[in-house]
Amino acid sequence: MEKYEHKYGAEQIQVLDGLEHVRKRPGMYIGSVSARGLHHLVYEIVDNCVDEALAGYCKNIHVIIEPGNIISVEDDGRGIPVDIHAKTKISAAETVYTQLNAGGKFGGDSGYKVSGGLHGVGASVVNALSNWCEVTIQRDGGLYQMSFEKGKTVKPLTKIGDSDKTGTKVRFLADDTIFETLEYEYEILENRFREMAFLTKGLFISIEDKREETPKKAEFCFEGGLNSFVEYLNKNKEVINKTPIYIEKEQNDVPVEIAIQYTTSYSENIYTFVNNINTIEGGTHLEGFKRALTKAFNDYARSHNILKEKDSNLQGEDIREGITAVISVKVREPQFEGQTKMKLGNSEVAGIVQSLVNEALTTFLEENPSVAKAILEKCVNASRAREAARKARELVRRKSALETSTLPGKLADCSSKVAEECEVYIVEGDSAGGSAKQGRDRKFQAILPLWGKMLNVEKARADKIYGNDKLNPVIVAVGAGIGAEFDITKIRYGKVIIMADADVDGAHIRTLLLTFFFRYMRPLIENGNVYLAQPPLYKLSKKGIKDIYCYSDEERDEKLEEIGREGVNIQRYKGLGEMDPEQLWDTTMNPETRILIKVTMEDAIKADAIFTVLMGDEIAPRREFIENNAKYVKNLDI
Ligand code: 28F
Repeated sequence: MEKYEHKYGAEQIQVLDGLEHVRKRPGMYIGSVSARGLHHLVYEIVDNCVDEALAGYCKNIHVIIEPGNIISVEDDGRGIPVDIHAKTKISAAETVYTQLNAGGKFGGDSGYKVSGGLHGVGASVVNALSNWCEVTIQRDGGLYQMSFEKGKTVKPLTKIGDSDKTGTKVRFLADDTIFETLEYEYEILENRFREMAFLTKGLFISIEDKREETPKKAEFCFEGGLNSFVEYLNKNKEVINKTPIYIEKEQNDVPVEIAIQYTTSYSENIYTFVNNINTIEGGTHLEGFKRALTKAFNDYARSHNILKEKDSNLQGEDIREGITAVISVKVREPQFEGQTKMKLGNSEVAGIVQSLVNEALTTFLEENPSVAKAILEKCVNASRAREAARKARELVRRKSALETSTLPGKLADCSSKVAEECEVYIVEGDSAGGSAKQGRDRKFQAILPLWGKMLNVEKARADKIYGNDKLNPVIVAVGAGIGAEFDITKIRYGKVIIMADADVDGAHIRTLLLTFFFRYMRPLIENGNVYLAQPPLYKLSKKGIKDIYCYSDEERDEKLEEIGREGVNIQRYKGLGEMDPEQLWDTTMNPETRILIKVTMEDAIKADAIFTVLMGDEIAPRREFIENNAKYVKNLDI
């Protein structure tokens, strides 16, 4: 007993148990050990810097991806306290990096209001999941350092010099025995830190990638906060109110920051954040915002005789057509709900946002009559278009009700009617459609071939979408309506799989369909029903062995290494049409062997942004986008 007692006090045992548990169940702390979980490690550390910025001390954050995928994060805050705890004989800093849920994020009100990140699991998780982690602190005139391996202290905090600055610097290498990959994606981090800078007004964040000879670097600092955010989101759109409608207020200990800018487009883009976490599924803050928006605009329309007595109220979707808004709230004890835990559940927040927005909006409209008029004109037009769409829909339904088969002629349906076991392939072009129909398993696989370029969803309104012969088959095949009427329980297939070529046309069709689903069937994406089929890029044939299909250039090279390049014929697939039915089945449709990519909300949002550039009115950004991406496009035919 003596030896044991001497080595491990109660705290140390708790520390070891904690770290062991994190390493055994990493998914419980950072969501997954995929690339997404790897990137969360960086967010966790940067969130500590942002907390220090929110506390009013840190002004600059520098993130570097060093060669070997080592991450370095440095802030110029106060520096984690270095005093030694009387009882545990361990420094506050070492406690923050070894105790689960230690640090300013939890419990005592150490001036840390709210924490961001994946629900703020803290730095100790990052430490536990790293091969090694080194922390350098400048504080109280000294330069201190401590280091860990797999979460265990190997070098307790020691003073290694003097310093007249303050701040904290952390370097770590994620544990390759835990993560599927250690490869960081620069763009993913760049996008997240741009977002963090928008959400934290005036904070400077830089991200640098030093893994290649030509390093990449980006610096973000937005004095305009969310105003800069909506202007960035609308940079390729024509705006109605140049100056965003801006709200920055705190009520019942809940800070609320909102920016609204209307555009002449028809899409609705509202981004919501809680403690800097992107609540993709919305929640009570979004509900409160929508209610206030509808009430404020209808009240204004009635009191200024834009809506006559007999007119019915403008609907929420009419008022939100063309809106770009960002809502950011800070909640001390956030409740996250929904499938991906990205929906805010705190009911009190709805009322807070609703009252703040209603008051600010009413004032704004009164003080800016010309903008109010322009926005309301658009809302009234949207309401008329919706009315027309309803009539068009009724017409289409009545017409189709008269026809025998309400399903589109082009659809080769499957025999099973149990939606969750069925899947529909939306295939680009009739030739691929033909071999897909022959190659498929008709019990549970339906094929819907699409004609070439589809409708430009960006410009059209609901009434054109319904009537349009290109998208109507998709709407009817999925069978759950569109827009506000969309009812996920009515979908006819558990999987909607987009199968298009790997070329420009294929990319265009994918972007169009993703944008369409994102705008008119969003629950289909939220619910994880949308997939991308992954046809092979190459077929390697060599005498004496079975054909080998490769789905990437890397896989091709790997396989060539394995079988030797001698006497190998390499066929590069340009399009699905080049495969005969059984090849298409084997490589792309057979559930045993195919590769399907599940579309996430982030993919859809990205497609939506690309789509706005590609199909919006502004010519310059489209040209810029194509020039920037031309190098990726083998056969640009625009
Ligand atoms: C590169 C990563 O982690 N920065 C941090 C601070 C500052 C304080 C702090 C952090 C209070 C006692 C729990 C300093 N002075 N960058 C970072 N900067 N944590 S993390 O305090 C931690 C809590 O232990 C800090 C006064 N109060 C707080």
